[in-house]
Amino acid sequence: MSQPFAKVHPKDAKLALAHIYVAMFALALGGLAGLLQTLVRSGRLVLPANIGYYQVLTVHGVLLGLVLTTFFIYGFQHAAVSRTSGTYSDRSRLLGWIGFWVMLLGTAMAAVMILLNEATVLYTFYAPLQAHWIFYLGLTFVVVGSWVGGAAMIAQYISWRKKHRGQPSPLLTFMVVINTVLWIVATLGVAGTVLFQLLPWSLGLVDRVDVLVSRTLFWYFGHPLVYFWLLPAYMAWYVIIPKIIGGKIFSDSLARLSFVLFLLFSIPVGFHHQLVEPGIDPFWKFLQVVLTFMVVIPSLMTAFSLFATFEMHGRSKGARGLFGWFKKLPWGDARFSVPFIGMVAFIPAGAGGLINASNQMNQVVHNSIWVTGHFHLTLATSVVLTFFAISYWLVPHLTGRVLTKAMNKLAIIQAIVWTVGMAIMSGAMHAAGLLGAPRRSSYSTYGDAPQALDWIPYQIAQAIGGTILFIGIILILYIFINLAFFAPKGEEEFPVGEGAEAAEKTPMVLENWRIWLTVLAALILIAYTVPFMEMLQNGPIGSKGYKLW
Ligand code: HAS
Repeated sequence: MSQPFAKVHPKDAKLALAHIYVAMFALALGGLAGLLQTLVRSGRLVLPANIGYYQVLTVHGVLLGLVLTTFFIYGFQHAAVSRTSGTYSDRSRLLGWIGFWVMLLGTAMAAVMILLNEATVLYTFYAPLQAHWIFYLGLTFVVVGSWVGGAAMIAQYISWRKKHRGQPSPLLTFMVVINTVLWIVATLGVAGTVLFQLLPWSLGLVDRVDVLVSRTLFWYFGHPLVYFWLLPAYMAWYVIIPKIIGGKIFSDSLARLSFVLFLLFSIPVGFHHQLVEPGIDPFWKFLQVVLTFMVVIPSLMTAFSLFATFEMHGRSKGARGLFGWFKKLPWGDARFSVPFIGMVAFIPAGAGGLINASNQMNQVVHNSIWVTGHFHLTLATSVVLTFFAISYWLVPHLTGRVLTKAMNKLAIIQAIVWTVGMAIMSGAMHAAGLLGAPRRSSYSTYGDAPQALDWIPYQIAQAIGGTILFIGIILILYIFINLAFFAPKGEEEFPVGEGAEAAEKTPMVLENWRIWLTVLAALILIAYTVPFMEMLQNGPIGSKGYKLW
């Protein structure tokens, strides 16, 4: 794999950094809201000025689940494309900036409405919860802005391919393009429900919405959303980590194939979030459960590939036996050890996902706080720890500074604090969920239930874990501010791994978009057309004067 562009151009660095600053601001506010809501939930705190549990929960979910992730991912992806496919053209950079400002405007509109308690609708904003129309318009801006920013990355990829006909594109750029296409196709669903249902409804133009249709459109988007979060972490695991440990990427082709499989199978699976909902024929739920198990395969391929990379590297350093490679890894380097913790966490996290997806077991865990535990392990541990680790080299690379030994040490301490806090909090959530504790309910709403007494120790554990996590947030913000503004000037590497010499040549079919986009469209049509038509025919749309189209 050729690496002609060792450094991100300062103008592209500015674009990437702008996104990362917003992400870190969201982390600070969203983290504080997280601490508050876990204390309120456990009955330990009553907030002043009538600020309610659901309002802080909305702030927490929207800022961390939607704003932190989207802005961080876009910042990382812009930098990754510029680093591996070359400095942005003026047109691409302009698109990147337009996308950024439109997303920021939309975020500000949504945030103001949430803070005014006019959009206390949680991060999933399901009907029949209704928000102010400015909130929905803000969300539309975020989505449209992300399409414009995504167009910048795709334009760079197209231009690279035109200049290098017949060659596979740089792996990192290819991965970014897959994730961006995944995002664009997925957000069509959320744009559909917001523009055609929620916005007209909040403006009073129609007096009702079909809740099942809106939830279906949301989950058409919602599941690929989780892979949109995961894939940048996988980019780091596949491409960055091998370079940091001094090894090679096990197989460029396998990495590309797993990303193609994510694109194909992450979208037609939204029904696995709706398994207990009426109005969807069990056959279609079953079909999407099968497709959900298909999307597990690229994660298993990733696990295989990572073990192979570690083992190859270990053996090249003289390691022997089944686990000899373990000792050869650079444990003192936060750029490696922090995401490694994320990988280890992803083993139980993924197992929890398989439980959720298993039709019958879903009946036990659905709408219990187990699900909250699941996404605090997947998103808030595996993915977020990897994002933190990316920022340890990316931020100084972009600001022209270096990760000092002291900050490296603090980064490892941060990861330990995070792991302890999350193990306590997420572990307690999983356990309480199995005892039937509901998600999204505060102590004041279920405190009188006879079972609530059984949940109390777990609620306290969650509050303890949440408090430790808040210390973790203070630490990461301290490190970030240091790396952005105060660390010594210098050159920090943007590490990009190379393929192993013995690996097969990458087949060009993996970049044949005509094939993959056709298969993707076919899978979506197969999984959704009939059940969606049934919803439209059997649901309330069309009655009472409300027309969707
Ligand atoms: Fe999930 C609900 C199924 C992965 C996030 N999920 C959620 C929600 C969120 C979320 C936010 O089927 C809640 C939504 C809401 O608000 O209602 N999830 C799955 C499945 C997977 C999965 C099958 N989820 C994720 C990821 C997320 C995420 C990733 C965020 C980033 N999830 C569900 C289902 C529900 C659900 C149902 C609905 C539940 C309900 O009823 O509401 C799979 O993709 C997981 C596959 C993962 C693996 C693990 C591979 C391991 C690797 C690590 C290798 C480690 C190494 C280090 C090499 C098979 C790659 C080893 C070193 C050593 C020393 C050991």
